[in-house]
Amino acid sequence: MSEPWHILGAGALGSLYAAFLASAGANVTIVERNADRQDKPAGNTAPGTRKFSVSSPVAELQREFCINTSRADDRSEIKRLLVVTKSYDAVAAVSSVRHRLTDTSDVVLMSNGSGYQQEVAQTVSKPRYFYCLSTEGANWRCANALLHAGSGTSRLGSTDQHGAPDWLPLWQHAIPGTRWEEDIEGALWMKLIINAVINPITALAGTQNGELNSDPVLSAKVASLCKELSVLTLASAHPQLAGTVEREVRKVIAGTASNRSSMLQDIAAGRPTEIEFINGYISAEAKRLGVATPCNDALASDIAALEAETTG
Ligand code: KPL
Repeated sequence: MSEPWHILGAGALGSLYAAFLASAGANVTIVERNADRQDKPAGNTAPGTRKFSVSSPVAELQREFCINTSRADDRSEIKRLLVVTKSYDAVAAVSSVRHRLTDTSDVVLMSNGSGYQQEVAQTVSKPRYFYCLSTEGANWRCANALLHAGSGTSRLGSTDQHGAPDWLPLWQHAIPGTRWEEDIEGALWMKLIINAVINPITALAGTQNGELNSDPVLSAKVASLCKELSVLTLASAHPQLAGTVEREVRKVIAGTASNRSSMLQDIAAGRPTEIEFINGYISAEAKRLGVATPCNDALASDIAALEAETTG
């Protein structure tokens, strides 16, 4: 029987992963809560299924998908759960299916930002937790038409000394560029930095990611922020990563050049952003470590102000 996977948070990225896993033969179900309806592209399909097309020049995929849905308050057990909600919603999302999780369930947390992971694991402690760091770019071109707009990597790991899970081969087959990461804490830190640079700058400028490398003014902003975050990294638990900050950020910008960052998509749609879990988390860490991060802090407050305007 094909491997069952449930997806919580089927926005653009969650739907892309649902499509990847379904293409590889997994039995995928999208879990629906009332709160998820805002993620759902308009004009949808019959109850019990979600239909969308995926166009991926990167993975050479152009296909229609019809994925089963189930309600969070169903009673059937969830063996494997991928969570791709917004970071501020992850605790509520996982809590909504806690009655379906057991101590043999595996949960993969894939939201942007930091700080929410510990809260989720403390709130719902039964399952084994894994982390996935994705630098894939995806957005809805129009209702039910998903564009895989940028190739990236998916790094999986665990902070609880679990070895690689038995479903890793399926992921490696299904999702291009998936690898097991021994130093997932270091990788989480670097992903946090990548989002702290790309997301607020693109959201404020209203540009695709690629312009952060090609536009001289935006590129200079990236350079100053990377310098500041390298100094912070040197004082963090991951000093060995300090010299690679700008290179890693530029690489993701190039790989997702035609993508609109999730923060830009949130601002454009009048939704709350993940700023508190990204640049806000960095400001708090910087304060704790006694490092000044004025560029990061200014971005955090500029986005908070913009968000207050756009969410009304
Ligand atoms: O994670 C992303 C996001 O937009 O949130 C990146 C990797 C920056 C892709 O746009």
